[in-house]
Amino acid sequence: MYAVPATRNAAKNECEYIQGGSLASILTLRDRHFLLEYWNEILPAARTIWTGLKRNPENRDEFLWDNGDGIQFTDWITGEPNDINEREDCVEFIKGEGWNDRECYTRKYPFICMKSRI
Ligand SMILES: [Ca+2]
Repeated sequence: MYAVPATRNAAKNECEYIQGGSLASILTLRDRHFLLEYWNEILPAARTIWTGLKRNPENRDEFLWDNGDGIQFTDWITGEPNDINEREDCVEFIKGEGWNDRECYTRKYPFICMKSRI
């Protein structure tokens, strides 16, 4: 987990080029539980992190995980994703609430990288 907040792009690059992994994907309730446990242990003060989920530029109704994982589970906050001004291409995870689509460049959050599943 990276405690230093970064834009979504910088976070993605850090995970992919430096760690050889990707921003964390959350495919099941179990993944969500595991990630939250880790989050609470390592950086309990952080309220929001970036996820590896991003809007498909070719179909704004669809989201894709950076590492190519399929969508098996979602945890959207009620009313999300709302794609304000059609600019909310990235997805943040707010602890205790869930996922929200958010502009990629205006916020900096901590983030969690993961290695590819074997
Ligand atoms: Ca939103």
